[in-house]
Amino acid sequence: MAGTTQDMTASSTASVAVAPGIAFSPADVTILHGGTVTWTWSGGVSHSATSGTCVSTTCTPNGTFDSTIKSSGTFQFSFPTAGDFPYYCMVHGSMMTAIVHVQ
Ligand SMILES: [Cu+2]
Repeated sequence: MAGTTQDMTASSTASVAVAPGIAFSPADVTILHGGTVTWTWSGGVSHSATSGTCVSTTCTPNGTFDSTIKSSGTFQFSFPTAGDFPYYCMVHGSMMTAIVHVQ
């Protein structure tokens, strides 16, 4: 997009830790379109990475991606188009939100 500052640090992959704690870390990642984000669960606590947004304490999935609720393992999703993709945890709702920026 003309006039948009490009983040030259963006790459085609990003990794997000799901837990420890009630958090995605980092909560804000940037990748290039066509790239893949890998979420990795640790700590044995149940969480999900579910695309959608939270308004106050009500979160609504938008169907783009959903890891389902799990306590270990990984989930990968590839983002073919640019945009901002907010997501949240179905267990912890608005307490646990994050975003993927796709350039
Ligand atoms: Cu959670």
